[in-house]
Amino acid sequence: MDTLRPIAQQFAKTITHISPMGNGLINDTFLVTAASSRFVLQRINSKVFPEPRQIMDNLMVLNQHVKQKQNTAVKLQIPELLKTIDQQNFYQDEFGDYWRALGYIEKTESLETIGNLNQAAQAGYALGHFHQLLSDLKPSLLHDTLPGFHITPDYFARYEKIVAELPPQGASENQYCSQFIEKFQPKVGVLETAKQQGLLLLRVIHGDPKLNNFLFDLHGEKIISIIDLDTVKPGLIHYDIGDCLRSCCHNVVSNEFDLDSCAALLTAYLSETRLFFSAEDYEYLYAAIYLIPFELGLRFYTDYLEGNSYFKVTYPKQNLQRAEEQFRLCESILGQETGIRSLIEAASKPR
Ligand code: GN1
Ligand code: MG
Repeated sequence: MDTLRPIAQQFAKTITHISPMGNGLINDTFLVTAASSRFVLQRINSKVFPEPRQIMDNLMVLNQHVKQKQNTAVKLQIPELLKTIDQQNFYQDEFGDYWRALGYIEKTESLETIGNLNQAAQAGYALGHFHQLLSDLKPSLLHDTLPGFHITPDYFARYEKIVAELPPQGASENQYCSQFIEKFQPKVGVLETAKQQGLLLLRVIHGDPKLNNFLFDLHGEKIISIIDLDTVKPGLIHYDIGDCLRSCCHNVVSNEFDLDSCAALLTAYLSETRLFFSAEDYEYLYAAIYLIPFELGLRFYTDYLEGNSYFKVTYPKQNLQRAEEQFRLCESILGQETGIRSLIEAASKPR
């Protein structure tokens, strides 16, 4: 932690404590206690984000947009970008790494699994509210901080290229993954094709609204904040809906997709977004639900085949295991198509 002190001191003179925070797979995150407050210090992974400065620019645009609405009931706190003592938006260290500081939202906790249906509804409501708050922010005002993010056909093309260069994989877990990918192939373009046909529109998205990016109050009852805003950028809100559902409705023991949490989440989500949702937005909800777990599985599996250079791992086969979990979840979703489609229909009706 000693090497971090001079970096933290760029943002506040007196630092009393620094500790690692969260379990993100990309950036390095620390909680810093300074003389008068606590803040979050992050090193942005510049192997992943090609232009780290754009992340800070986007966060400023987002904060400004939400601030303007403060009178009209904003129900989510958005972390604020803190300046360095020299009034800069970030600090670049001697290795060229980018560091930024964010306000820490006190008296909150993040959850790794959903404990009850109210928590699922809270996640849906919070994501819907976030999309509603940003529905009048022009996507073109934001940089694309991570080109290619959530473009499933591009991940697929990369996977095929890697596989063509590798010797055939023998292990059975690999076979399960490669066979699942092959079977799924006809569906990889479902959202991108709808986007190209103008059926789904580019909007401002979060990019990574998985369960642990929502901060609940300490009773686990109400969501106070949405964090991890590095991938806020133009995209399809369907990527977000799929990502939120895959993380909230995933039974991590059985890898089954839980229909009750999905119904609670979607109903609450649509209570916030109904006003701007189009017929096509409804139509592609089921595709979003099966595509995003597949895509994440494909990303984990490709990274495993490439030597784990993107997602952090603590053991060599971790990304393979993560991939298999996502594919099994996707399988469970595909097996429950009728049930999911009927709950989408029920959730679509105004109450
Ligand atoms: C990465 O670092 P973290 O955990 O916030 C990834 C997401 C994945 C997630 C899976 C920029 O997010 O897309 O869903 O891991 N973020 C990026 O845990 O690739
Ligand atoms: Mg993230």
